Amino acid sequence: MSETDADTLFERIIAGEIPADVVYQDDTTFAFRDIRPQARVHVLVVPKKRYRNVAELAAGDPRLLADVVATARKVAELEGIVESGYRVVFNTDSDAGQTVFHVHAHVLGGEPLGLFGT
Ligand code: D5M
Repeated sequence: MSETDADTLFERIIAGEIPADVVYQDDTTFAFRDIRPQARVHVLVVPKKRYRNVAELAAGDPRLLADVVATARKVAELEGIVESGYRVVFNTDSDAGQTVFHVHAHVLGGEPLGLFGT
């Protein structure tokens, strides 16, 4: 998948052109299950407007970043994992393994999560 294809993938999911298991959406954000889940609960939260990564989103529209974080919390509520806890991850560029350059928060939980970073 080229970076251009990856750029458009989530926009096509938001538009309903590519099927996805949608968990939640509102005016500014969209949440759907990751196709390659890394935990029992693994949902991606994206702003409907595309920014390349979380740093560009923070600089360009901090209110929209707050919306993404609020939707991550909403997803945790809907999935019943607020009490047990969950992780919110923004992979940012190559060493972090970012493959889709439409900023997305991974919401992970539903089971004990291991340490990470290696
Ligand atoms: O995360 C990109 C994530 O996007 C990765 O965990 C797989 C997921 N992915 C890729 N294609 C799809 C579709 N079609 N539906 C749902 N999820 C998908 P990154 O942080 O960029 O590595």
